This record gives sequence, structure tokens and C-alpha cells, in this order.
Amino acid sequence: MATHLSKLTSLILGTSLMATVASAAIGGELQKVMKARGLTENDIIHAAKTYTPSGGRDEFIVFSSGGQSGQIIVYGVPSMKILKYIAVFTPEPWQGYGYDEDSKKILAQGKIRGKSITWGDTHHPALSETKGVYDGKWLIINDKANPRLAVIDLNDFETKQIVVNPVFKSEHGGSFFTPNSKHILEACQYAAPYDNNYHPIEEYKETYRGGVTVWSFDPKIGRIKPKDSFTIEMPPYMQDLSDAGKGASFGWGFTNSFNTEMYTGGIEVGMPPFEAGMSRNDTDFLHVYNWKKLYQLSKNKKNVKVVNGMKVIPMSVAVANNALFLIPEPKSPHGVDVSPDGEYITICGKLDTHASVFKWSKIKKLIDNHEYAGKDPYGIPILDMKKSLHGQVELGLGPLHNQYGKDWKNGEIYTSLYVDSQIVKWNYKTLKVLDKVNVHYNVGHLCSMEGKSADPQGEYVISLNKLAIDRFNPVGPLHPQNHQLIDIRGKKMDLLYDMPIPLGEPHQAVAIRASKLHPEVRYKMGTNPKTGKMHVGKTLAGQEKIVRKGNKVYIYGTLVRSHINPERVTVNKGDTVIFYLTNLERAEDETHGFTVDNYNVHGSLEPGETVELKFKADREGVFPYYCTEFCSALHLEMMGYLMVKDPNKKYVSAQKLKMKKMSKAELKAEYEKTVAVNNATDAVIQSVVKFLKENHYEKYPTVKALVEDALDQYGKIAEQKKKADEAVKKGDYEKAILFENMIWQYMVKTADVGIRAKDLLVKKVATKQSPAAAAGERAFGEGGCGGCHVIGKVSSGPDLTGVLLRHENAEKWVKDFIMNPASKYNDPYVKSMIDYFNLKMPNQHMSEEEVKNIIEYLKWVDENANLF
Ligand code: CUK
Ligand code: CUA
Repeated sequence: MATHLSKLTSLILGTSLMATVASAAIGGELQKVMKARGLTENDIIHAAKTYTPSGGRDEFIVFSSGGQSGQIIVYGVPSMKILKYIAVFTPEPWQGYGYDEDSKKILAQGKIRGKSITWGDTHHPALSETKGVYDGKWLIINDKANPRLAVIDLNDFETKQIVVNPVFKSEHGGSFFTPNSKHILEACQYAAPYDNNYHPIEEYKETYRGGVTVWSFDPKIGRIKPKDSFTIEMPPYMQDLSDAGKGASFGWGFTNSFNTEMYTGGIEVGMPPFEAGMSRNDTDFLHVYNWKKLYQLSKNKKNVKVVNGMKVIPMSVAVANNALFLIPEPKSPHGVDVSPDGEYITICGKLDTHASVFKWSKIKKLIDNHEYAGKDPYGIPILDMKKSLHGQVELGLGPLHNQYGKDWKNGEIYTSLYVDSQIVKWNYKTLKVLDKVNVHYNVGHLCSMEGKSADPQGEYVISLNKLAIDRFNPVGPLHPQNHQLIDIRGKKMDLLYDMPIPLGEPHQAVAIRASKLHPEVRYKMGTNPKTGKMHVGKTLAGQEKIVRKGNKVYIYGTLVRSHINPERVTVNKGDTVIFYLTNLERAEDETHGFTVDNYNVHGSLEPGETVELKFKADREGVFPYYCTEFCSALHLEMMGYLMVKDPNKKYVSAQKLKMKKMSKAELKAEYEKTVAVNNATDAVIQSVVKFLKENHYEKYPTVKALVEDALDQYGKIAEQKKKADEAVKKGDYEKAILFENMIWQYMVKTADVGIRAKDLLVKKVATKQSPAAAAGERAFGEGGCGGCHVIGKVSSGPDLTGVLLRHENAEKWVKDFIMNPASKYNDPYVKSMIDYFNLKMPNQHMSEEEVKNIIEYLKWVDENANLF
């Protein structure tokens, strides 16, 4: 009745009046929150621009280097919610990375000269491209400290390959995909001899070398092909950041440098330090090279020499083939960024206040006409800087990196200013500065959305700051990094949000539109994710076994809610134990973890995955093993024992003490009790099932998936029931009780998922809450009403469903009662309730506004009474 009445009222009053009332309610609430938290209107706008409600999705996904952590950080924009750390060069226990055999093999690919290296200094992630546009398939990243590249598959966000550069001793200008992802450019950093021998520093110019490695990449399978790759020998100029040409400049690469002085330091022998000697010249060199031509040349043996298994094209060969040039650029440059059409190349010098914009067509003309300004000491032709430049523009102090905006065709570009702690928006065509925004503090890279691809998406720029200083709650002398989100949709840049990054110092980050990513939620049963193939240890339900071969013990096991099969494994001290474990789950997010206590192994088994754990059972004893992910209500029971016996020892039985046994009658009684509990549990399940069916769960895919998962568990009951009944027939009540218990376990699992499905369904089918009702639900919770009243249930206070139908002039009655409960303690109905619950409704000192909203909420409850 109340429901119909309120619907009628809204019809008569018209919805606009209702909306005004509702927004006034919110306004009041909002003002209160703003006041309490000291927020300005601008703060609220920024919050609204970034806030992503529970369950919401982001428009962009960012892959940020994890700096010294050797990992990659994944987060969403605009929410800035961290979604994942991808293990790359460093062991990561949660994902089992470095603790199971298959991931150990990936990490072992990164060994350098036989040595394991368990960290990395990640700098520049890059997304694979098709025709210069991000395709969402592969991600690569470099390690500056140990010259390596890693390939991550965006189908499951896992590292699949690590490749070591065998001639460089460090690298920085990596990794950059060419527009069809057939090649990856990786430039050296600190020049060093290509071979692994000692060469005195006095022979720096003769024996130390820089260079760029052009790795071949197969974008179909996502693997680097080292045998098809080669390195372009370059002078020991400390090559730095690089970029691959595209469009007009496709086939060419650009790499800058910062020690054309070839200074070799020597503080300890009284020389000025590196920093002084390396910035003596007014200009350094931009290296311009035709990697496409050189790639063809590298296929002919006579053009290359092989060092440490890597094909190297000597400078002389590159020069003779018109494939390597130098252009002076302002001293100590850092970022070099090719425009989306490949025509402009923007370079920033850390020690120069200008950005220099080079024009490809001008460079190309000089190359085609063999018009050189001179040659460097190694015979490489130098092109005239002025004749190559489109122009220069003064941006501010310490410009580092550039990113293009959506309107790049008209010159939109953003540059980070390290010393000024600013992001500057300018025009690389007209060379005009347009806007600046302060960041906190000392920005390194910046990241616009798809801003280095051929199709920049605009909208946001992230400032990857090196220092946080005072931006967050203090956590000791080591501060988090600070990534700041900036809205670039308006004329003025608008700083929206600070996000602390507590995992190393990120350098570059790349962003991709989220709709381009389609990661899997499960693997094909028995997959080895590191190879993508079926695992040799794949084990299906019913195939579990333990096989001994000499002193190797192979356990073919499975994990499914909530047991590990097998549950007991006995081996001899000194045996090598190999666990092959398969997660039989198909349900989304049903990951199981696995460890054997004290043996330093851990696997993360995503649905369908098989992992291998291997160790030597070198200590006698009893070692529990268990599932490390809280995967179901019976997660704690998901365990087993590894028992390690010393074959040279005699063990005396401890079974002297005879335990008192239950009588048959007692067992029978317990059996009947167990059956009764199961029947009662089943009745609850049936009521949930009825609810789900009546409300057409099959219409909602996410609910349907949960229901199927629940019914899958329920389906396993019949077999257990048969076993229980057989045991009863044989008079073995002990066993029957255990099987009945197993039935109960399946029921709990069914109920666990089923109730989740029900909650989800309720949200889908319930009528939409008005803003006032939503505010009322909040007030109900915050006011402590839920302590005694549970909607749909009699708790320590009466169920409030239908409360507005129980009293005459109910809204007023309820309002008066909440505002002044004592006034109704003598009302006969209230009196009987006080007697029944042995509690008096207390005065919670709610405001009139709150009470009004609570009544709206109670109306919504009544509208949906059938759902609770
Ligand atoms: S580098 Cu760190 S701020 Cu390694 Cu790209 Cu410029
Ligand atoms: Cu599986 Cu916990």
C-alpha cells in the first residue's frame, strides 16, 4: 500500500520536484562532508573526475616501470588504482615467480655469464604496435643495470622471455618497438668493451664501444629472435634514449648521446669528475641510422663480425652503406621523441632550456645529397644542425621527456621540466609555449595516453615525479614516488590526483585504452603458462598418483575446493621431490596457492594451470603442505602432509595407548545427527535455488557463471551419498559419517557461491534506490541501527521489513519513535517488543533529515521485500 502511494505521489508531483528534493538531500550531505574534511569545491570536482565507484572500470591502463624492483606496475586511469605488479626480473612470491620450476627457467634466461641476477633496474616499457598503433598484445621492458629485455604476454600479464644483450655491459635506450613490432631497438648506455676481457681505460677510444642492438621480434608468438638480431657498432659516446622512426621516417632509428667528449673520469687520480668532463662540449650527437637497411646487410656474413654470439655491424660498414649519421644536438640531451607521423623529432637537453625540433624531411635531404658538415673521429658523417632543425623553443629548466597530445597534427606536445618541477604544454610546429602546471616534485618521464604511438588519445598526462617530499604521510626516510594525474582536456592543464608508488622508482610508463586489452580469466586445463603449452605434469581428476623413479619421487596432484589430492606423501630423506600440481577449477578467480612448509617453494595456480615444484627432501620430519590462497570456507582444511623418513633409522610405534572407541549405538546416533544437519542445510540451499530460478538468474551472465559453479559443487554430492549409503548397509557408521561430512562440505561450498550469486542477483533485480533512500541506507548504517535490526531477519531487534505497514499513520509514527523512543515505551505494541527482546529502542540522536531519508530507505526495502 505504502509503495503504491509513494509511486502515486511521485506521479502527481512530477519527477522534477522529486529530483530537486533529492539533490537538496545530497547537497546537505555533501556540504557536511566537505566541511568536516576541509575540502574545496575544486577538490570535489577533482574527486568526481577520478572517483571510480566500487566495481567500476577505468578508461586507460598504465604499465609503469617498477624501477629498482625489477617489476612492472599496472594501474588504471583516471582512478589511479593499482591493479597488479608483474614479476619480471625479480622473484615475486605471491605469483610463485622464482619459487616454481617453470618461472625459475624464465629467470634463468636472464643469467649473465652463468650468474643469476635476481633484480633489475627497469626503465622503459613499450607496447607492441600494428601500423604504429598499440594492439594490446605484448609488452617489453629493459633492465639498465644488466643489459636485458623481457617480454610480457598481455593475454595473462606474465613474463615469457628474458634476453641478455651479450655485447653491452649496461643499456638504457630500450626498449622501442618499430611500428609493426618486427624489431626492437635497444641502445647501450655506458660504453665498454664488447668482449668480456680487461681493456685499460687509457684505451677507451680504441676498445670501448657504444651501440644499438636491433632485436628481431615475432609478433605472432611474442618472442625475441636472438639469432636474427644484430648490433650496430657506435662510438663510445654514451648512447641514451632512442626512438624508432615511423610513417615518413620508417626504417630509421634515432638515438642521442651525452659523452661525445669521450671523457673517462678519474676523481681518485686528481681528474675532474665525470659530470664535469662529460658536459664540456656545447653539443652532443644524435645518432641517425637506417636499421632496416642494416638488418638486410646483417644477413650477409661478410658485413658482420660475431662477438659473444651476437652479429655486430662495424661502424665502417654502416658508413660505407650510407646507414649511419650524426647530428649535433644541445649538450647532454635526454629524451628523443618522434612525432606520430614520423616527421618531427623532438629532443630535450637536460642542461639546455630549449627543446630542439628536428625535421625528418630536412635530414633526409641532407643524407640524399651527401651534404655533410664534417666527420667525427670514427669517420661517421656529421649533418649540419641548423639545416636539420625545424626550430628551437625555450621551455624552462631541465627539460627531459616529451609526449604527444590528441591534437598532435596541430602541434600539441607536452614536456617534463625536471628542475622547474613543471609540465609544459607547447606547440612543436609553431614553437609556442601554451601552458605550464606545477608538479611535486622533479618530474622525470611523463605519460600521455597512447602518446608515443601513431594515434595519441589525449585526455590525461601522468607526471612521474622523482621526489614526493611532503605529499604523503611520512613513512621513514625513504619516501614513495609520486605519480600525478593531470587532466589535459581543457585549455589549462588541471592537476587531479597524487598517487604514491611504493615500489622502486619508475622511469617511463605507457598507457593504453583499456578496451584494447582482453586478458584470459582461465587457462586450458593443464597449461604451463610460461610456455603456453600443455604441462608435462598435467593431471586430471582421477589421475592423481605418486611415482618413484630411483630416488626421485613424482607427485601428480590436483587442487580443487577444498582439497589437495594426494593428502599424504611419504619419502625418504635425500629423495628429490617433484610436485606436479594442476588447479582443476574453471571458476573465475579461484586461484589456489601451494607450499610445503620449510622447503622454500611456492606456486600460484590460476584456474587450469599446472605448476612444478621441486626440492631435495634433505631434512627428516613431518612437513604440512597447504593451499596459501583463502579460496573457500574450507580453505584451512585444504592441506596435507609430506613425511620425510630417514631410511637408516628404526622407528618405534607410538600406538601403545588404545583410544576409547564409540559404541555402535553412539555411532548410529551421530550418523543420524549428521544426516539431519545435512537435510537442514539442503533446505537452505533449495530456498536459495528457488529464489535464483524465480528471479531468472540465467539472464545475468555474471550471476549465471556463479550459479553454474555452485551447481557444479552440488553435483558432486550424489556420488558421496552413494558411498555413505553403502557404508550404512555394511554397518560401517564410522565411514558413513565421514562421507556425510563430505556431503556437508560440498553443501557449504555450494551455499558459499550460491549466496554470492543471490546477493548479486538482488542488486540486479531490486528497484533503483532514490538518492534519498541511498542516503537513508547510509544513515541507517552509520546511525548504528544495523546493530539491532537486520533487514529480512529477526535479530536482536524486530525485522523492519513491512514496518511502514504495521502502524497507522506509519511514517509519522516511525519518525516520532526514532526521534524520541522513550515517548512510546508505554505504547502496548512497543511494550510487548521490549519484553520480547529484553531491549529498549535507544535514542540515536538522528537529525530530521536523516530520519526522513531512513523512511525513504524503508520504503525501498518494502518495495523489494520479496528479495530479502
Ligand atoms: S630515463 Cu629516468 S627520467 Cu631511464 Cu627514460 Cu629519463
Ligand atoms: Cu585452495 Cu585455499
